[in-house]
Amino acid sequence: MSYIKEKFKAKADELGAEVKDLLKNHGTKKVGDVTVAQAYQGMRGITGLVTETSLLDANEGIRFRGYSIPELREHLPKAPGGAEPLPEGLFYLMLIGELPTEADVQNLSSVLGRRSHVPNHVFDAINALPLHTHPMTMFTVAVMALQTESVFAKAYAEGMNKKDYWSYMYEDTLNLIARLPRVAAYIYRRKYKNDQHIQPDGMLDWAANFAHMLGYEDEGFKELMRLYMVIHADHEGGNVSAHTTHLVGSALSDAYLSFAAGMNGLAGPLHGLANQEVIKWILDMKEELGGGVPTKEQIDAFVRKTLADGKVVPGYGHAVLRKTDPRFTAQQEFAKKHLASDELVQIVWRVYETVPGILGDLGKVKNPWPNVDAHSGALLLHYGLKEYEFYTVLFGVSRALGVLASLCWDRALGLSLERPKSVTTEWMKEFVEGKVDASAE
Ligand code: HAX
Repeated sequence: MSYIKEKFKAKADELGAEVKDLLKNHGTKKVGDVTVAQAYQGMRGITGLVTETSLLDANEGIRFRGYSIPELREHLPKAPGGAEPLPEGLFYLMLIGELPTEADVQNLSSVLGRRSHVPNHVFDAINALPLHTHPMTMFTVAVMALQTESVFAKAYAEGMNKKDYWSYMYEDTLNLIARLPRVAAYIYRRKYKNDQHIQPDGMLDWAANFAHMLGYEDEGFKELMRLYMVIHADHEGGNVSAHTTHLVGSALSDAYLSFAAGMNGLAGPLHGLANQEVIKWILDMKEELGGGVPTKEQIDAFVRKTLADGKVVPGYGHAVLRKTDPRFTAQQEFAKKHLASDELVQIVWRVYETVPGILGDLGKVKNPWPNVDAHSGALLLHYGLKEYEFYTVLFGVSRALGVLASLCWDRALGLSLERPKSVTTEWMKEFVEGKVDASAE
């Protein structure tokens, strides 16, 4: 067993004992109540899940095992000559709960490199789809095709002991994370670059190799990929992609099945697809106004038109956050350092000066501030990655780090099949009239 796997097992045994204790001594203690509105309106604010890898604070933003994004950028190991954290390090942190050393990160980089082989039938499955297929559809199809490689599914079919679930989930997790950049890059090159594929470079770290396979050799783009893969990796457990992965995994579906399910959620425009919607919206605005950086008055008018047309302003708002997303701020800092004069970046910043006031004045929007998706497109476009339908695939590759680390924990802690209670509106009406007793259900 590798030393990282052994370390994970030791941590899991330790936490497993604490959870057992917690359940034995406090299992009946309430962590909250559920209102009728919460049952209808997306279960906001209900504490009903446990996710070890990260925790979201409405005002401060995300913390990964206690570390904020600025702290990660400071403390996680970097590539030689680089300034941005290596995503392998974040994966280690989420999995083990401790900051990795340089050696841990190098070890993970080479383990992922060794496991990155993608069988040909996966490429055949992608090739079988028409070219106009959305890249996120290609991505989930490819992940499903990769499921043939699940060691968890194979071991389960052969009759595995439940004590070993975590071990096979761990293997699937590393294999899948190792393979995703190759799969995603293949989709990109097939759809947008005439099927001209680029072989992996085993000397590069995970994110830089991904950039290389996509066809981007600029050091700035590689740094952007490292940062991008870190900040999109995890956002506690309740968001659609994380929750779906966890839910499907709770049926003992393997990592491939669970992750593909999560990716179908990420592909929704209110979640990960918002990153393509943002850039589409900005490019539409630019075109309508005849090019250049629009004035605040012009942006104001375009935002109001978007709202009047019954659409949301993409990249703004959040179900939990109530301040500017620190993932937006991290990208803004990157842009200030590397591409401050870029025209699209200037527009993103001017939109930031304009939109929160308008959304705030509507009175109903709980968070008028930008989220992670408001900035990323402008950075990618700067380096030439203009095919915005592909942006959510980049998000998906990154999200694998968090949701798959969480799946390892789910199996190590033996978390149960997820199955909340649902009721009908008829039941709700009888409940509010005092005719049924919720505690009896
Ligand atoms: N533009 C216009 N209206 C918005 C809005 C926005 N950016 N954000 C919220 N609202 C509206 C809602 O549509 C809702 O209107 P109705 O009552 O008429 O239905 C009202 O304000 C209250 O919504 P909320 O409670 O503030 O927000 P929710 O928790 O329901 O939804 C969303 C959160 C992120 C889905 C929402 O803010 C939104 O649609 N934003 C735009 C899409 C987007 O950027 N999504 C990415 C989110 C981050 C993420 O997951 N990235 O992957």
